[in-house]
Amino acid sequence: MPIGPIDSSRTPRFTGRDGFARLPRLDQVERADIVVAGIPFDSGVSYRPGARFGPNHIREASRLLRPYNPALDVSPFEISQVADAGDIAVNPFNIEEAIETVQQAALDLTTDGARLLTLGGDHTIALPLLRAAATRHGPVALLHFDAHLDTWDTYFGAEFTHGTPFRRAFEEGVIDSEALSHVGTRGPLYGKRDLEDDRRFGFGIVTSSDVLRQGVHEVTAKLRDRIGSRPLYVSIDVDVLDPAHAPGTGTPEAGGMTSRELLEILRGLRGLNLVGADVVEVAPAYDHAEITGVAAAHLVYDLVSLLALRKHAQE
Ligand SMILES: [Mn+2]
Repeated sequence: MPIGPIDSSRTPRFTGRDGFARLPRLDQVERADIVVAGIPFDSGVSYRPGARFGPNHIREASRLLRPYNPALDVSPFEISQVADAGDIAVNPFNIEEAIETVQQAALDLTTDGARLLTLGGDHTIALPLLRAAATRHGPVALLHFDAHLDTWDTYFGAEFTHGTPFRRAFEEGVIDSEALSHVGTRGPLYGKRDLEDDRRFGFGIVTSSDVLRQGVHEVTAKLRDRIGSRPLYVSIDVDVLDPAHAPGTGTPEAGGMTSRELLEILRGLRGLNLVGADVVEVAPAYDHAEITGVAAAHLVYDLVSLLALRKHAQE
């Protein structure tokens, strides 16, 4: 019988400092099926810093989540043991070392088959998380929600930044070139070359305008076709949402998706072989009224629900 979250009808939701959705800590359970972990790292950002404070901001905003998810008709914490592993302590002054630390921690947290869902942190962390996912499952299909491509080569000569993780992942062969998609892309680029490079790596692009014009259901059906039965990793940069829905982030771009559209696409992934996910780039210093934190908490909740449903279906 899984240990569930703290009962908010007995202990008010605004007391204490708890794990994501008031779930138990990993050291309070025998083993977990789904592990939520924070990565308070933002040394790879190119503009506004502050995503190192993202994990606890998302946890704080997750207090209002309730145990039953009607959109997916599942009580994820009842059918799976979900636990919060706390934060992975990474070196803020050495990006290469931080990447190694994240990769090792991701492997350690998944040795017994647990699925890992991480709270960022900036997007640099997607590279070591994809490396770990590929170690466990082979090269993974990638669904990347982001205003930006994040397939640039270098910034100021630096290879490992929050704008480059997916080019590195392609070069290292940890993602499956047959099944790579960006969703929610928009905003100005450095040049046409950015798109040519990106296409060469195998990415398909669904822009935020495509979501508007084609609608969520058509877009989701196309994404599902591309992914098929492959192991799937979902990486969500919260800046995929319009700044109206997520002001608290480092590189905002106008014209983004609504949180309703994004949640609807995620729910449409039900039944796919989801093996891991991250929600990154939440920078609370630029947030107002917890708008970004609440959006991120709900995204994580639906990802946890998908992981729980997947595990349940396999049993
Ligand atoms: Mn990004």
